[in-house]
Amino acid sequence: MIKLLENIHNKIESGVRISDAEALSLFECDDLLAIGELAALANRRVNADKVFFNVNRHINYTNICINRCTFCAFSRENEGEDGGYTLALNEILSRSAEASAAGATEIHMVGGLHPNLPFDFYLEMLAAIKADNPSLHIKAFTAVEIDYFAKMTEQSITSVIGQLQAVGLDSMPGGGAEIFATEVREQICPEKISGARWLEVIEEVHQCGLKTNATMLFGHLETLADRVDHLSKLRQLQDRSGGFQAFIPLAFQPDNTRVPGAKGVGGVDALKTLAISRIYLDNFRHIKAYWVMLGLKVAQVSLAFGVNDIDGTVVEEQIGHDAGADSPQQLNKEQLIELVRKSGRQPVERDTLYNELKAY
Ligand code: V47
Ligand code: SF4
Repeated sequence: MIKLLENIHNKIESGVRISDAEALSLFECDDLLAIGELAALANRRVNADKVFFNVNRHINYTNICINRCTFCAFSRENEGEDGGYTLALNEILSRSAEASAAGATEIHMVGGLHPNLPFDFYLEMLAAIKADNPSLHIKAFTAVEIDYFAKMTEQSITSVIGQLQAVGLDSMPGGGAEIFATEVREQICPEKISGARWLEVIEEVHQCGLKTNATMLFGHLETLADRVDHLSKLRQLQDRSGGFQAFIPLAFQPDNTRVPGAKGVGGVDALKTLAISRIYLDNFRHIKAYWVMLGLKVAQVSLAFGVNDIDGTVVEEQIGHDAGADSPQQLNKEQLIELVRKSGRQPVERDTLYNELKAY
């Protein structure tokens, strides 16, 4: 094991990427602190002491979804079901205006695959938000939704993206990737597009000039080899497109879900997964700890495990909280700054495209 860690240390120092077999050995290694040190070294080489955060607001316009993934406690079959909803345009606009007034630079919008909302609903939504808040960056839709719009309108991904960009889409978040392994997907999201299709859609999105993030849902039925396979496919796509900004491992929240035998993710697994992501994904500049799913304490400690981004203020989060996340609904800017400062690192407010707005 010492030899493995030494070899990886040398690779990081000389800018050589680690292999899939080495990543798997790291997942199987119990020396959490040694893995954390390696990840911190890899991170320091590109990001020095800086930890980014942004001021943002999440808006989930609908939880009605035809997919009904078994890990998802957020979705409902229709508006008549308890908790089912679709936000009216004026509600979406008032939340966007509130976000702007509170100093947000980004709104993050994703939702379920609604069986009846036409593509025009989404075009009008973006156009209206942009008209009211021209400087607000709209980061919206997962690859799963983009594929759905393309099928619904019988258009190509490029054409759908072109129309969304024309009315204000600025970038895309990284959701819907889950875990690429087919056998696991069959159990946790049988109706969702395949992992291969997710990668294909995102590659086209990158070719249209839009940046996206990438996620991995972990801690459910996947094996450690499935995690390495997921990271490997992302690293290969990033080599081709260069369109990913941040990688975000999402810790599975089990409450109210239908994944058999599902348990929550422990702190050791969460920290190890973030650290190995940093070491393996040498072509991703940013590794994000999404505090909503990790909890504030693990997210803060993760800053010593290769993480350089702590996400944002969020304001209102449903996907993780419906599944039992016990983190707060929102953090203000001062709380984010304090959380980073107390870890001995330098808090930097960024915009969605990682332009530095202010260092604290
Ligand atoms: O795609 C659903 C996940 C994702 C659960 O790109 C769950 O900046 C844990 O992608 N337990 C949506 N996760 C959230 C997301 C995201 C969040 C923050 C930042 C960014 C970004 C992206 O949430 C879904 C799915 O993978 N999810 N249910 C659950 N029970
Ligand atoms: Fe629908 Fe997304 Fe929930 Fe799956 S994770 S059921 S696609 S909202």
